[in-house]
Amino acid sequence: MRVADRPLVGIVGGSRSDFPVLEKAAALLGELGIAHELRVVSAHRTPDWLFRYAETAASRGIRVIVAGAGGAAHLPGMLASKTLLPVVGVPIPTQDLGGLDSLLSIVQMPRGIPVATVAIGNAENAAILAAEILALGDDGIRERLAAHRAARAEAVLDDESNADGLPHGRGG
Ligand code: RP5
Repeated sequence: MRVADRPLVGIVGGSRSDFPVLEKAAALLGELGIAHELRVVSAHRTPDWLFRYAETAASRGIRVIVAGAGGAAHLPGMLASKTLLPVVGVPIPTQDLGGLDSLLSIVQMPRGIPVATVAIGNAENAAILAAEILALGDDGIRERLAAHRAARAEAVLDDESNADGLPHGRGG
């Protein structure tokens, strides 16, 4: 693998069943041209693998970890406890409690060990937050992020409900 292809963002899920949500983060990072990986790392089923992943991530070139888990969602917090890399938590929606269980498990961290937690199921925002962190030291990523945000604004302004000529800053 070329050094340029080494993943900068490590996306991990507690189970392969989390992948449909986390693949949205992977897709967005791909659009932004940010190298990433997507792996299963279970806090409860493979605690030793979790520790090894956290302990080796920085030396492998990972700069931000995006961690998704559902239910008793200990993966993001435990990763955060074992690395100084920023960890963004994605609460995975659950059948029984709608993901509120995941959200509270991830967001209610003790003082000193933060996990930047996004909304339930909102892996796209986790990807954007990871990209914003990387953009602090990478002008190319910052420009691609700016273009991504501008495209989203254009989509709103181009909506047919805004086609009545009211002034919205685009010469309307
Ligand atoms: C958590 O348990 C995982 O993050 C997943 O969201 C949930 C259920 O896992 P499976 O039983 O589908 O493997 O650890």
